[in-house]
Amino acid sequence: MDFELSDEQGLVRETARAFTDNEIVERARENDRNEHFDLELVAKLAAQGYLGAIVPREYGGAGLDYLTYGLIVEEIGRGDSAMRTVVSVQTSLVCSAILRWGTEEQKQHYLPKLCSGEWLGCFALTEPDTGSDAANQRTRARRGNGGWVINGAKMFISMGNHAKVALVFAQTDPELGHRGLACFLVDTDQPGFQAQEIHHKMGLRGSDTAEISLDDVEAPEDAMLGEIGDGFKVAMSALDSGRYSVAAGCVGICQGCVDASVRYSKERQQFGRPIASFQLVQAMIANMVVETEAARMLVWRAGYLKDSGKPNTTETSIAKLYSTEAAIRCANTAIQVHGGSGYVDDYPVERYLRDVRVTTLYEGTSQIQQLIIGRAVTGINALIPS
Ligand code: COS
Repeated sequence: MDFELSDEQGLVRETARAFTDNEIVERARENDRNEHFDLELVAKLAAQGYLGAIVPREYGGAGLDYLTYGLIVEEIGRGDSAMRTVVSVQTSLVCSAILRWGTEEQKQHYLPKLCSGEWLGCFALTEPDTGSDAANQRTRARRGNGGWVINGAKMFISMGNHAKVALVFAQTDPELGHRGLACFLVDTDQPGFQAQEIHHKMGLRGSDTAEISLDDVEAPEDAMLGEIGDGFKVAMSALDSGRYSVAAGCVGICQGCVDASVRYSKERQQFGRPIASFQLVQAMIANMVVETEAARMLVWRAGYLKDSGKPNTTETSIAKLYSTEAAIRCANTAIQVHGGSGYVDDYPVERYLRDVRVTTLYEGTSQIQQLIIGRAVTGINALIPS
């Protein structure tokens, strides 16, 4: 076993760390306060090569391995989960799906524009009535106009208001269940595609979230990703990458909580001493450190498996489940270390808590991860009560 990062990985991490500190951290609070989706910062992320980092160079990506991608995502997640969401959605949900399932023409058409940030993409799986039961899509695709016509509604779609291309999952034949699903690369610049901003979120306020309606939206024959019936597998394989990215971002939140708490506890004086000198404060910090390190190791293992081409769905669920729950605990504890100061946004910790809360919900709830893990180790499917 080798826990050492390569020189290149170390360099990429240092660069991402500096970029986060110099560009992201200082804007995070204002963007959160103003519910501002910072497209200027998105362009900077793209210029750094952080959109589509795992995409091979021939398609405009940085050609990095998953472990290195995870290091970047961790740093950005430490700075601002709203920007981390941009990286995760664009890279893991959209680019990785096109890379894995796309034809050569589709890859050449979409990937360079997505990696350069010229286009944003979104992943339209969730619907008003379809969350955990992802196979049960109400959105319908029927043949027409020499291609497909799509009708339905999507909910809580990150970047849905700004995406040029949407991966839309739709049912082609309800009789077939998940084997009737298809995924379409939908051009959002058409009249039937309507996106509306969702406001008043608990966190991720600097992130763009949409509800989408699809009213006779057209997708030509060559807009299908994979074949008819591959839609569910496209979604699940993209989520294998997306859950990894969420987990890595949560390691960043854990680390941010440790950094902020160490800094604050050494400055803050009570009873004539820095509060860092009190054992109960050190206990809180030590617990955060242990959770951060454990989460990071689980993410690195999932990344290693992905880079080795080995099955990793269960290990990715383990990393996602642990990292997201650990990040909630760390953010909560970090506020405790900060006392009243942690309750206002002079410090990042209250935003960490608000931002991290969604991570045990999206890309599969903690309960879905537990059921995936439970099924893998017992061989018994407890997902659907019989
Ligand atoms: N990669 C590729 N294919 C996969 C896969 C993966 N990671 N996981 C499952 N599949 C395939 C299976 O091989 C199976 O294929 P066949 O039809 O050829 O047999 C098919 O998909 C169905 O798989 P499975 O039986 O595991 O599906 P279930 O219906 O039992 O479970 C869960 C599906 C609940 C795990 C799934 O619906 C899920 O993850 N739900 C949460 C959805 C989610 O994360 N939503 C968030 C939206 S994005 S913010």
